[in-house]
Amino acid sequence: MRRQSVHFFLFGMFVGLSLSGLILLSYTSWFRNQQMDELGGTDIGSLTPWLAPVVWEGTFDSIMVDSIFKQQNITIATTVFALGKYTRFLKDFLESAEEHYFVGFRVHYHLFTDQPKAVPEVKMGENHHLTVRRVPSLDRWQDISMGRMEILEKLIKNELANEADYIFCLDVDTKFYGRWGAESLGRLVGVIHPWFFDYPRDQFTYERRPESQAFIPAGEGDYYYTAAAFGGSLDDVHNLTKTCWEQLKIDAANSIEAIWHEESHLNKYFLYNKPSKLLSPEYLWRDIRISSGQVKNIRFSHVAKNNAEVRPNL
Ligand code: UD2
Repeated sequence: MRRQSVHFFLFGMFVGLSLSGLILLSYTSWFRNQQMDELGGTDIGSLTPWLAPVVWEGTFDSIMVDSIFKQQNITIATTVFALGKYTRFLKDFLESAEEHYFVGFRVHYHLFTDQPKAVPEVKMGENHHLTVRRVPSLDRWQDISMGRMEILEKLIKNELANEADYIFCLDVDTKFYGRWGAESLGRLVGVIHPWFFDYPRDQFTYERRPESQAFIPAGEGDYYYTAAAFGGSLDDVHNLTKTCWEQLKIDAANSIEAIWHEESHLNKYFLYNKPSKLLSPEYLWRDIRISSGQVKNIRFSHVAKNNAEVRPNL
């Protein structure tokens, strides 16, 4: 009799625990779906496994964030390159930036071009300034894209130390559609690539040849980051650009070019130097599938372009 009641008690416990487990599981999954809904319907979430925030609409209070950074009286250096036919993207880039990018903060754009005369007149907002810097033309678009790492490394080391606190490095074939503000600031900031945010890791287009300095072995990697936008404190971005440029030079000496050029090296860098903040694909979407509905609040987007027509080579 006594034994029977013990069995009965244990059975009761088992049913009770299973039921609470089930309730907890369905609550967690409901909560996750709810969160995914609020965060634009993707499953990246709002925190990395190393506890860095992933910035989405709904994860921050813009008024509070602005007031915190305003007290620090900061300047944000912003670099953009427009060589050859890419000067055609400058008008939209600059005009839309002046509408949405760090409005109310001190911004200094450093625009690198081989044709200063082709830079359009765009009225700068209060405390926003633009400096045009001439660079030599190059015959290969890949060299223009990769060469940015060398120019950025020198710019930060030689000129920015006393004039800026943060830096963002942006592609020019882009346009702003919504607020990009102080919520994006951090020590080292990476942006999740809009084509791969919902892909499994084994489909990321990391460099897979061990001969390249950008090599990432199968089974490793956290996210696939874009090179169209990255930033952070001057020291951190200096280290990033310096490292990527050194790795690019070693590859060149070994006659190998990583699959996605400096973007492959940037992904390698972020694997071993984890960004302290990630920006969701809201901070770099793609005009080409702008209305796919996957990301609701598009702030900055890669414009559609005819590569064969705008690039100096194929
Ligand atoms: C991807 C990356 C880009 C870079 C490139 C390397 C995205 C959205 N962008 O873009 O950051 O890593 O792959 O393969 O993932 N440029 C000129 N003149 C030229 C060619 C390039 O000024 O003739 C500059 C310009 O600032 C441009 C940038 O280099 O935004 C990158 O070139 P791209 O936009 O043609 O590269 P893309 O679209 O393949």
